Amino acid sequence: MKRRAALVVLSCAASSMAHADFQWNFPTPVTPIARDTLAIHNEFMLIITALFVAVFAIMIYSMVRHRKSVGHEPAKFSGPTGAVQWFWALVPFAILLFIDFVLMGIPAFHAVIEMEDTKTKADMVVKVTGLQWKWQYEYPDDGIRFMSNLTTPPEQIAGATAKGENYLLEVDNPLVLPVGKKVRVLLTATDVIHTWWVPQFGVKRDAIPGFIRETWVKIEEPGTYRGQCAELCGKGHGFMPVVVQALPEAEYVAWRDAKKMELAQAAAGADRAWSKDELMERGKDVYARQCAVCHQPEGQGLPPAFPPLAGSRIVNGPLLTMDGKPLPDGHVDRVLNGKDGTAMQAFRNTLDDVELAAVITFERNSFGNKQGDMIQPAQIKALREEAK
Ligand code: HEC
Ligand SMILES: [Cu+2]
Repeated sequence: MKRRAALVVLSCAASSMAHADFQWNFPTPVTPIARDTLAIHNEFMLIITALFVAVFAIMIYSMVRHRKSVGHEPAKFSGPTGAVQWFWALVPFAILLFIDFVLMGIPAFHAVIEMEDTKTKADMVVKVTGLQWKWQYEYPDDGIRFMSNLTTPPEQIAGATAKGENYLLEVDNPLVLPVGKKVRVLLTATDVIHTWWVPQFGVKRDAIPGFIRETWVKIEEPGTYRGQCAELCGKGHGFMPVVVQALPEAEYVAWRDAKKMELAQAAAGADRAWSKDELMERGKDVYARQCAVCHQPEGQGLPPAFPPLAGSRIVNGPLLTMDGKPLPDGHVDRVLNGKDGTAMQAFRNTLDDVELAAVITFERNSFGNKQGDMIQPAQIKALREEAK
């Protein structure tokens, strides 16, 4: 019997060693907050273990020592009988008070204050927005804004092919941050509550629609750090990982400048005339990454939650009204502005002009829809500016 138990323990240990280094302990901390919380955890574990051993030792000793079979007679008294008893009641109380307020209280207090101090000496700000089911990252000082979408192939999720190394923990555009800088992270959401969580940062904070909440990170080691949305936020909850890439300062600056350039080029792209083929090709890609989770790859939807776009009255309706405005509740309006109170969010702030024009054109000419028309990025840009 004993032998079998030992075997079970051994084989568990062996198989988990094959898994991750995190199997027995917390992930290696890489920020001050994470280091602090781990240190507190370890300290508390020691204190708790010592208390546990002491209390149980006294209890077991007393039970064995004073057992009836050796003829022990219980004492007969009721109520406090004198100074000695007061002493034995108050001393443990004082010891616990000291442990709670001094040994545990001071480090815990210190850590909480540190966690909440998002502003002192912050070097930069990023804004994180949670939406069903992806993250948007913004660098307000640099005018950078992009979406971060899951890249795990659908075949892996369906179980048709083997799972990759970073299954459901991989994205197209990670949040890129410099090492050694204090980054103030502002959090919000557009639809439901999401939670931005990176275990190695020791940071897990709700992103709530209509509120700005904040936290901070100061990453000490370059590397790629992975986490997940930690709030049950709907059907795609498991499909919105958080991936942060921490780069040394110089590399970060290079990345930032390249990204700015890329976004400027994309904005310039909105001013030229696009061919329908170009829009269709681009739209197919946008659709797969932004819309297919709900409306499904073939546009068939998942009724009743998500309507089909194939044969949809809205998609097959007119593009614009006679005077060039988006038809109320029409295709352009729905994609730009979403529909309040439903999972169909407004895409006007999360997609650029080219992406919007491309995905709308794509939907009108795919899944058996044959409108034959198209909308130019420049038209979207004009509509957007009018609405401002
Ligand atoms: C999170 C899920 C979700 C995502 C992602 C999503 N939609 Fe929707 N969409 C909906 C829902 C739900 C409706 C129905 C809203 C309603 O009740 O009228 C809808 C409606 C629509 C409609 C109107 C269809 C009709 O016949 O009512 C269009 C057009 C549309 N979406 C386009 C898009 C485009 C383009 C994208 C990607 C850029 C997209 N949607 C992404 C959930 C989603
Ligand atoms: Cu979420």
